[in-house]
Amino acid sequence: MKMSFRWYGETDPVSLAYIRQIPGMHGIVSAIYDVPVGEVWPLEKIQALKDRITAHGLALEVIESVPVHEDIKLGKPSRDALIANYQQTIRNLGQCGVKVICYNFMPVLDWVRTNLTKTLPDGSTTLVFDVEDVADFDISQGLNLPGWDTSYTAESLKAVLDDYAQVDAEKLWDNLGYFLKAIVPVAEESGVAMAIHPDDPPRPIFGLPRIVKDRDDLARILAIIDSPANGLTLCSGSLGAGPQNNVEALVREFGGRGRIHFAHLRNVKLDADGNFEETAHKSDCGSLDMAAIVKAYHDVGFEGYARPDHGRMIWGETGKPGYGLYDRALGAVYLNGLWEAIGKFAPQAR
Ligand code: DNO
Repeated sequence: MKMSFRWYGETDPVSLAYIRQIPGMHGIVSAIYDVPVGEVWPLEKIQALKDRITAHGLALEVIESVPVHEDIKLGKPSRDALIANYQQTIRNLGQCGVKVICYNFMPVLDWVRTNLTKTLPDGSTTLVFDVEDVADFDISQGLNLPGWDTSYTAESLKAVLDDYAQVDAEKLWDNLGYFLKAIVPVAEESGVAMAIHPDDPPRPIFGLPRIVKDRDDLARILAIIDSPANGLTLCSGSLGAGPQNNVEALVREFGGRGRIHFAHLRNVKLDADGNFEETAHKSDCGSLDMAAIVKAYHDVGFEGYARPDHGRMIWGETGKPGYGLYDRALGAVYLNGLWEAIGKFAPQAR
């Protein structure tokens, strides 16, 4: 398991110099943020990002994310040119030594939370999802929930939502299949593994279809092209927010098949109504047994990349919601500690 840390580039308040000081840190997970979605990421920009990171003794082997243009998800005629650009971005990334590309296929919205600063009893703040708040929200009034793409205007949002009225879940599956058939062979040639991120939370939202929610969806995606280059980002917190999902079993099944390339590790506390809050990583802080999940990775011989996913804001830190330094650093050390202990004291499990 190669421990990594997400870094949002030069504007990230967390510095590479600090990330380097976290024990057991292998690399940085990042992206090119100033190229519009759908355009090719130039080789020089990728190389410059890599040089910046390697100068701090860290690797750049995982990209999160190369975003998929909405026209590809919608299956519009413009998709072929956009897919050609995506293929070229894959080639450029492979040429710079990138091994894994994380992406998602969520229509319009990426991850959704309803509050980014809920105060917990210990005084830390965290991200929460409240089912009633979402039900009360009128998406057509604009995107202003946390984590959303605020580049939409009211008009462009209405246009894309109207487009999705014609795209149900099966159509979205067709469009994902079309995309994968075009990009996976290029990823193979480029020495890169694609790793789809599950929907967060793992259910349809605002009437938009979501198709990466559970075990059967993951199996169906992998069956579209049976290649290691068609793989998964297994996000414990996203999938774990679905009561139907047993994250440990998913790791054993898909990790055992060598199809998990990137592990997102975080804990969530769920209630019976679908509400959840993000917690510290440690097993007894949330609903997920993090020790059992890490042990499952160990048992299947996982050699891919992992990152502590979102953290709470602790010790007075402010910054990008979910992506402060302190709680994620604690998470990385805790996860590396579990990994070391499992390897040293339970080798018979392999
Ligand atoms: C949220 C992240 C997601 C993830 C994308 C991957 O914090 O987990 O935004 O990066 O869905 O494409």
